[in-house]
Amino acid sequence: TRISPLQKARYGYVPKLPPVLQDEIARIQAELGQPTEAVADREDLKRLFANTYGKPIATLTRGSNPEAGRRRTVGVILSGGPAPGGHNVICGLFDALKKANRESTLIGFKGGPSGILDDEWIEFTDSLINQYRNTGGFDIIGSGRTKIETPEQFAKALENAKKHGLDALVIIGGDDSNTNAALLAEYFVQQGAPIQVIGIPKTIDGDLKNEYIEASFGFDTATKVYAELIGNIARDAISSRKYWHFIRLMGRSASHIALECALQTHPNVCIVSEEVREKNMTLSQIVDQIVDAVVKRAAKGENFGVVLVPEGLIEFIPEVGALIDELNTLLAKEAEVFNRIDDPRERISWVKGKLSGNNQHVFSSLPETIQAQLLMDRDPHGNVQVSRIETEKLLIEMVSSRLKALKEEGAYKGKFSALNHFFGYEARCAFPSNFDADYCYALGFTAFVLIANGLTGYIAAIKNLARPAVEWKPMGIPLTMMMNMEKRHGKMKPVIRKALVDLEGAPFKRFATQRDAWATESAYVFPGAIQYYGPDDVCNQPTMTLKLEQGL
Ligand code: FBP
Repeated sequence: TRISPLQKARYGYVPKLPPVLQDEIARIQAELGQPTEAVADREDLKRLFANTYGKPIATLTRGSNPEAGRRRTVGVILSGGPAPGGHNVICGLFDALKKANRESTLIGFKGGPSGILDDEWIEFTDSLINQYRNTGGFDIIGSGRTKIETPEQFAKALENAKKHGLDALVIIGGDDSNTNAALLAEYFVQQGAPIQVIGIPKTIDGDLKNEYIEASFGFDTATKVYAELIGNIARDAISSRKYWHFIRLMGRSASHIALECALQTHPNVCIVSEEVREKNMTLSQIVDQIVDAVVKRAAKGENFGVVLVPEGLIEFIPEVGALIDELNTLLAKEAEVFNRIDDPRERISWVKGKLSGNNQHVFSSLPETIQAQLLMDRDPHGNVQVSRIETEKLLIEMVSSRLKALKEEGAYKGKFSALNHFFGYEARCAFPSNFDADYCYALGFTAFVLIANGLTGYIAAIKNLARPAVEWKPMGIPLTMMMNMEKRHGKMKPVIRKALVDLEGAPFKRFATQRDAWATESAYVFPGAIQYYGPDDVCNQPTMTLKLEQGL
């Protein structure tokens, strides 16, 4: 009785697999191409990944793999924020492993990467797996943000992997977790341990993508959920005609989520952080852009609207970005002194005293709440926790005071009543859309086939995602290929390059040609809730981002 009718129905959903994966595992072969190079900083990366740098791309094709049926023990870790479809990755991995050999075992490390360090684990059984097919969430084993970083942690991971006799480890995570996967793969080879490591591209943020990874899983479902909610709010706005809704959307640095939601719903304003950086816009110019829409709509008697704000915006405003950079270095360097100050106001004034010229000026110009939010703990990867900075409130405050001034000048006669929203956690554990259910199952399956072909230091990928699953092509992409060196915690580290919104790409261009009309008209589109059953154009559509990127 604890299971909803939809969950029961979804247990019966059979994810679509690309044709090559439907064959016997022993008949699927990894065809290897030419050696590859990293996107940048090749010499540094060659040195850091002496054993695993530059591997060839692997394409799964029909062939023969005599090693496929060997009995194996594979471990799996869910890492970072949840994304719809994670359970299906595990189901696909489990089904492929058992299909190759019923005696093989899959174990899950609990609570994220810390599970392998603390040796917290479970073994997956058919009955456990069956309870999680096509469901949202990461609760089957839990997730976490621990980073495997110190020599002791690497040694501990190896010790516990050996203890379980692991042949391979699959890490389901975002760019940072897959960077970790690459480092572990290298470490295991270096230590002479034949434990393969395969990554899976997860994150609702959509920023783990490149020429080969067309989309990270979870982005499809999450944007569909947000777009439903935005559509509902837009319809409320146009019905009650009295509120401006400022909606901040999750997505960390990149604006992929905000852009996809804009393409789906046609809000009056959608800020794209990457454009703000490119055009070197100030906070004040962003405010002008919103004010302009408010004033024009007020002139038509439309004192309502919808504004989308990507959660990472604050870091992309060049003047605030420079400030955050200095704060990151300062807080890393002087952590001890800083942490000894308890009073939030004192913290702010201590920081003010330490900042240089313009950064001090920008910091001082922000409201105290935002100042405090900028000083909150960094995550274990050194990132500012942008999802806790209330940029939408900052914008409401600034728009409102600008409008007041315009009113006094007689340049604006409307009413401005604004409400703020943050859509984030609502979507991360939704039932995966058919797309994510299929994609994730295929990714898990692919991961096992890569393992069965003896590969390590790869991320599972599927090509042709905007097309129906019969045209999908499963592959393995060398992790080092996607890496470069970046500053973290004040030090240069190898990391997978984050994909930001490409201002020359088709999704942004489509948006740019339409946004002026959306600003003044009420051209909202109402996507409604995700549909799991019904005609293809209702329940099997990929995101607009994918379709536009692939020219469909
Ligand atoms: P991942 O990169 O781990 O997938 O995180 C996605 C995300 O939802 C971001 O959009 C958001 O900024 C962050 O997680 C929030 O983190 P937390 O769950 O720790 O509050």
